[in-house]
Amino acid sequence: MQVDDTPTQERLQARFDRMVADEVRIEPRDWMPEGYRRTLIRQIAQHAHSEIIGMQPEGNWITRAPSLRRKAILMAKVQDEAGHGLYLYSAAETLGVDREELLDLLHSGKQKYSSIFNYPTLTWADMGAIGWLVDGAAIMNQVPLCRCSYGPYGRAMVRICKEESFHQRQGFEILHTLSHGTPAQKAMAQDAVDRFWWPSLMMFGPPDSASTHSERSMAWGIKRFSNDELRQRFVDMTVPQAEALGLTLPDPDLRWDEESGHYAFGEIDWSELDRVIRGDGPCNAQRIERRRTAHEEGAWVRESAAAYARKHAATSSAAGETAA
Ligand code: BYC
Repeated sequence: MQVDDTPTQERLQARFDRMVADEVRIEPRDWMPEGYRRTLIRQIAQHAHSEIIGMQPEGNWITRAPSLRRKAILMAKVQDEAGHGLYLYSAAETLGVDREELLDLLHSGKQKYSSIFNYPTLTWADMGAIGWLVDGAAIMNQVPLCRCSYGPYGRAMVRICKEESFHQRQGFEILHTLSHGTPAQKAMAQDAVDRFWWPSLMMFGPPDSASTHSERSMAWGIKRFSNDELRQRFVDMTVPQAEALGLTLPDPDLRWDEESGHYAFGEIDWSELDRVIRGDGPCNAQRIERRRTAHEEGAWVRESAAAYARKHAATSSAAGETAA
């Protein structure tokens, strides 16, 4: 008599729960609850979209960087961001979605990307502020993601974080040079920090009390810390760095709080984050428009690559038949 040993839904769920509790990585071949899969697709896709949209504010400055050395460094950084997008789209594809499908969702405004990339880059100092603050916030948020319970995402994050840490230092170095330059250069650095400080704090997402996904994502081992915890760590890390730069952070309420052992900071304007997420930030329309155009103009590259892959596959299978 044949025994039906097909695992039941409960057994699969119990095995999944045990793996998460024991910190055993979930891999694409493993059974996973549909909610876990959907949450990962949402977060990884938003992350991938942020990387490729994030190329725009900096890409604007490649031709205007003040020296050949600065151009080469900025170009390498923007290329790294394209690479991060590729690792992340590939990680999302292991969950059964298609990159084209995700790009359609981005272009139609159905999937989000980080609010921070909807702010304009007005001066060269903004490249410093983005590197120092935006990449600094990204590292704070992303280092814990290296331990994400889903293997392909966690592994992609390891390499991304190494590169982000280089990006953060190059931003700090740009600001350090400016803040030790002429009074006009120092003022330019201060202005960039003034404009990017609050939007950088918003990168960590809404306050915990308004975060719809945090609790579930933390229980699944996707997120390791809450939005507010990471935001606080970022403030604690950044204040001494601002002092080292000789720049001030635009918050009159910022002060060391002996009792909590953390820096206390002022109220964030959450209505601004809501507005920017809803599409009403200073550059939302421009960013999406440029992305759609780049996608259309790049169609011939994708078609050529697909034609080449088909030809290559046909040649190798013919060679395989001959050899057999
Ligand atoms: N901007 O429940 P919550 C980079 C959305 S790339 C826009 O707390 P969750 C870099 C959120 O998606 C930076 N949307 O969500 C690149 C959710 O909406 P839905 C990107 C935001 O997922 C190039 C809703 O608000 N980093 O650094 O638990 C150059 C409720 O929020 C934002 C990543 O993507 C925001 N700021 O937590 C330089 C890292 N915040 O989906 C640098 C991975 C929240 O329900 N992502 N929302 O419609 C994460 O860690 C998490 O997704 C977040 C949000 C912490 C961002």
